[in-house]
Amino acid sequence: MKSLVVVPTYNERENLPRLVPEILAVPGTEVLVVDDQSPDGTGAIADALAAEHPGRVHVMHRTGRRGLGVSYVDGFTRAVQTDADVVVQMDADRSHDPQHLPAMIAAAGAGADLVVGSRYLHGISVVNWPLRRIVLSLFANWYIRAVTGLGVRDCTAGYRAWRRDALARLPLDRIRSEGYSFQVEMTFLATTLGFRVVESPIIFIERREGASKLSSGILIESLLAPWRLVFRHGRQRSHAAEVAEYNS
Ligand SMILES: Nc1nc2c(ncn2[C@@H]2O[C@H](COP(=O)(O)OP(=O)(O)O)[C@@H](O)[C@H]2O)c(=O)[nH]1
Ligand SMILES: [Mg+2]
Repeated sequence: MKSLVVVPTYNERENLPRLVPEILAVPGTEVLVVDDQSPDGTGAIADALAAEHPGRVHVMHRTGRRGLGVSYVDGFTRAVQTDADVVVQMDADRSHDPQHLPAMIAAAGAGADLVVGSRYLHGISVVNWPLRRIVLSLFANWYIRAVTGLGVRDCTAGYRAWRRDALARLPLDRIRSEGYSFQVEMTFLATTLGFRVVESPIIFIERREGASKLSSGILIESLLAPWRLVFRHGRQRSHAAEVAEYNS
């Protein structure tokens, strides 16, 4: 099994050099860093990591409009052209622990099209978030499920594993949403295509270094995006199994 881990970066100079070796410690992994010309020099750090780990670390230096959604679209467009079996998406800020990778990759290998690394499968597994951020995230997920009918408990999760063949079937060039809505739109499109979506429990750890790029514009977009999806594709009636339940 080969996995390509796509890591979007914007000002992650403290985090990336720590994260990459932890990912590479998982057998069969390669990393694709998608950097948006970070002013703090993350792009050059990524190039140094690529030189240190030839063939296992790749770097895309984006130009043009900056954003998490467009970075994932570019990274995935390249990822689906590789021979990786599984494409993983992971934040660079060390919120997403690579120790969860083997279970997520195994679930994709066992036939799930999309494996969502879920914070809300067994209670709330989030470390170092203030109460207001937990409440906001839980409300957002309740709202998205209510509007769209999706059964995934963590629709906004950014830690995911895709079977490459499945990811290649998504209309990546037509996705316009950013931030959390990008994750919601991808989950929604996967469901409309009848993909097998499962959730695998993770423990999310808030970043210690660097700053979050979460903005109020992105939050407002996330309130409208579910309606846009429902108007275009209709409400879904989906259920996402937990990995353990699905494997048994
Ligand atoms: N390429 C790229 N990466 C971004 C951008 N904005 C955020 N990221 C990365 O996306 C991941 C999640 O961003 P973060 O700010 O931690 O969002 P939060 O976890 O929702 O607070 C991190 O790896 C960021 O470096 C962007 O505009 N372009
Ligand atoms: Mg973060």
